[in-house]
Amino acid sequence: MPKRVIAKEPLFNFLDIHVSEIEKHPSALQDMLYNRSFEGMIIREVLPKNVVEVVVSRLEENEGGMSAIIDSKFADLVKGPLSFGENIIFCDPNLQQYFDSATIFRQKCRILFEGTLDFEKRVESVFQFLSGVKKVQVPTGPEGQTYIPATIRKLPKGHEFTIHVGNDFLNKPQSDHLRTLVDITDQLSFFIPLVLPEGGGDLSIYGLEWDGDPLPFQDTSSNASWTYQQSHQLFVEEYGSMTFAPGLGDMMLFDGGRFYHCIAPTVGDRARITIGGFLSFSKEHDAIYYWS
Ligand SMILES: O=C(O)CCC(=O)C(=O)O
Ligand SMILES: [Fe+2]
Repeated sequence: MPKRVIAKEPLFNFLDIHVSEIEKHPSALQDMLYNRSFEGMIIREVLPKNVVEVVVSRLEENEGGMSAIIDSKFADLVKGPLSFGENIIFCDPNLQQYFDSATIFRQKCRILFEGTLDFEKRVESVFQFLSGVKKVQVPTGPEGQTYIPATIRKLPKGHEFTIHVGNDFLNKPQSDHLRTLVDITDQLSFFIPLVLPEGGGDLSIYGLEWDGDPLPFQDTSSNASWTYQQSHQLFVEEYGSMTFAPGLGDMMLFDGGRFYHCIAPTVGDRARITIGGFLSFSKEHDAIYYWS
């Protein structure tokens, strides 16, 4: 096990603010990504409760028309997430299918939120306030295709996100094109809970940073990773951890690029559902890109 313990108390600095206070933090994204003055924030009510209710009732009815683009390659195998919209990390490196599903997702997502708010505009405005950067956008592919702004992730009973780290994505062939656009120093993770399970489903972030090498518990050929059961206690003892449980509609925004993290297995019959993605600055720092 690598010895990269961050010996500070508390382990991380996190802000907990209401969305109405975001203008008080005009360089939060730069501070998390580059100045490293804090590691993350919970922004309350980025999606108001009534919006979450409408979206969830549509998802319950017919999965918001999203079932056509469900991506569950690994869900049963590793008890991982089922996602609506293809996540770039697990897609074919030529991105053909990824771009196709991204186009459909954007249409369906607009319908899912219809009459409430525009999801893309909402997150773009949050990232604008938190950086002072006006241009916040979903990347465009080499032939004008669209990346996916976010994916909707569903964790049925007993499913989890095994321990992982965001920046190792930048070593994968799937990121060949994105690497030409973004500052690869770091990416942030963001997600918003739409449905919370009866138990479990919390985010744990460990005091261990990715150093460019795969860790022994990550089998890159099979994408298998240690389960929560196998890794959590060990990582808590070795590196320390902080655990977060954002509420419905709250945005969790954190340095998942650098720090290993996981989502604990869900307990009870209600599946956990979140919507989220990643963000980085453009190479010139004149724009922000977000994708999933
Ligand atoms: O709960 C989620 O949607 C994903 C959590 C995560 O691993 C991330 O945001 O990077
Ligand atoms: Fe993550």
